[in-house]
Amino acid sequence: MDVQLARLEPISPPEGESFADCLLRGLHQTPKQIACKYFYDEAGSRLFDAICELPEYYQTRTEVALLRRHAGEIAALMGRDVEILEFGAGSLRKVRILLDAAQNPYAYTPLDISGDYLQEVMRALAADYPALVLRPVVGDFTGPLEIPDLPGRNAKTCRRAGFFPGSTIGNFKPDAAMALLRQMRASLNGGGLLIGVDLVKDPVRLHAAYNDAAGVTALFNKNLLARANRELGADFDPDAFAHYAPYNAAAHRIEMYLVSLKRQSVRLCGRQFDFAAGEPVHTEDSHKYTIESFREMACRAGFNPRAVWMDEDRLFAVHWLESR
Ligand code: AVJ
Repeated sequence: MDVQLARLEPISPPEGESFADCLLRGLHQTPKQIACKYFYDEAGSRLFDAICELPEYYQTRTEVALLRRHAGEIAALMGRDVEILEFGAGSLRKVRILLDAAQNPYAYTPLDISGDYLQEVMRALAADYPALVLRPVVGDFTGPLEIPDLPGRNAKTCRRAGFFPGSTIGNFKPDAAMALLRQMRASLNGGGLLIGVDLVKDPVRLHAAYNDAAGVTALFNKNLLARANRELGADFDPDAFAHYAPYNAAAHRIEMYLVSLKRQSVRLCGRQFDFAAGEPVHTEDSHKYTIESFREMACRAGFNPRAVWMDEDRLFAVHWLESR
């Protein structure tokens, strides 16, 4: 079998701040906060997979259905011999839909901060796509990142297409999201970007998606505390915090918090942190866009919005943006 499996390329070093740094900094701030990227340790990633299966969480199944339904059209827009660059190697399930539809795809370049995760991804893909060049890149795609052309290839012979599914863009505040799009565009060598974006909709529906009846999202949120206990020997009592996830309609975003249910103190890395009764810790924003508001942001980031697909219920959108 002629598998071309590139070595892991530490093109940009995994970024500086550790989970401990983030907690020590964020729990000293007012209001307290923890960055949402720390949800995804092994337990958290498993909880997120469970969220994606929830009846209330329409996003994943809607996006997958859109990718399946329009795979042919997407493949045509990406063109022949494409190199697919995925930002955050989250869901192999999604990129497989693209690879299966693409016309003679040349390479798959997943970018992720976890080298272990990338190894796993590569092993799983190599057997099924023997002709595909696999180029895992360990790095933080939220920072500037230059990805060299593949050996013997250039922007003409091997067009790039970015892939950023899952509405992860929603975790960034609009200014940061715009900057991130700009940065992605810079790494695409003139190629386009396929990006999944959750749509503004009925607040009741949005609220339900982040407040599921089975309580999985609450466990996912509280996993930040459980993780601090596991990894850093903190003594959080996750049951002494409430999962609170309101929809801020004026800002078009779900906001997630862990709210202290009583006055309490927690020890972490040799320090004591005090929580007042009712005090929130901000853990995530999930911004929602209309087709128009997202396209406008994409334009400001230097893209030309070229195609958009959404489901009949207008729950979720997949945009194809071309570099300008
Ligand atoms: C992975 C960021 C898209 O915002 O919907 C799911 C994460 N948080 N439930 C989202 C999440 C709570 C998710 N993203």
